[in-house]
Amino acid sequence: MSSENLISSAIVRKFADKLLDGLKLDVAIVGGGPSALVAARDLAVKGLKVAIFERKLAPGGGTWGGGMLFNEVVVQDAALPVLDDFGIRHESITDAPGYHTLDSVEMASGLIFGALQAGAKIFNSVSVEDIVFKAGKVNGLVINWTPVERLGMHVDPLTVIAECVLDGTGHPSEIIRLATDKAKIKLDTPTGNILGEKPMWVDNGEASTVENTREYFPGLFACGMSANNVMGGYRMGPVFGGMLLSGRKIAGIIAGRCGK
Ligand code: 48F
Repeated sequence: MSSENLISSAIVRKFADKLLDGLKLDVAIVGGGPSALVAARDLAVKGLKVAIFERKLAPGGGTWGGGMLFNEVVVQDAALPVLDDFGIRHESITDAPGYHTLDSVEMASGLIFGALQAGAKIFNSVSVEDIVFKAGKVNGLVINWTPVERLGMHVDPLTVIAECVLDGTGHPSEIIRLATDKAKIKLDTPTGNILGEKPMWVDNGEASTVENTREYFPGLFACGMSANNVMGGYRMGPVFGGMLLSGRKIAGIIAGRCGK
């Protein structure tokens, strides 16, 4: 076989194995932002079969750009154990006790690396366009290549079956929105619907992100800004402690559900 054939067939075979293995999961996570990456790592560490489906070529969500493209972010004391588990470095801010800065590129790449090394799979450039909804429960995802979605090509998708589906899609809560719009489900919120994100209030938003991280319908969970949008929490900008702690919290809830 020529080198050209060897290289191409190795990639196709290896990817086919990975995708086949990813078609039936304990936990299917939509979106590869910071909260989802922490959840993926923690779930994989607990022995669950977990994969992230991320629309963009590069996972990491809103981490890379820091604040207004100044590539530094801030976390609070409470989130340091999460960063330490990933080996991501941080520096305390001398005139702001309790706060720490870190390089946003190190944070994004460190979270991605940590999730993969723990055993989570990441399928990038894959968009989730629908859910599988059977017998009153969310049972999985409907996926397609992002270029197919972007070009509006009329190409049928594939499906992923999962015990639990985690919406980590950030501000728009895309998967929970799909579930309310198409499956007409009533969420576990005061109105049964998405309440919608409120404007900036850092301390309140950080606390509510973690508080709002939970199951909203049988088999359907939310973390990070998605959870905050569902429950009408405030936004908080480039402080990321709440995102990291949200990922850790939802991993504990889902693992408990799966008996781990
Ligand atoms: O928004 P995002 O970074 O998720 P997060 O964990 O973190 C929020 C913060 O980055 C920031 C903030 C904190 O201070 O306010 O915004 O809540 O990442 C969400 C990811 O989901 C992907 C999207 O490309 C992004 O990388 N995504 C969204 N919808 C889909 C999706 C979809 N339908 N299919 C696949 N990926």
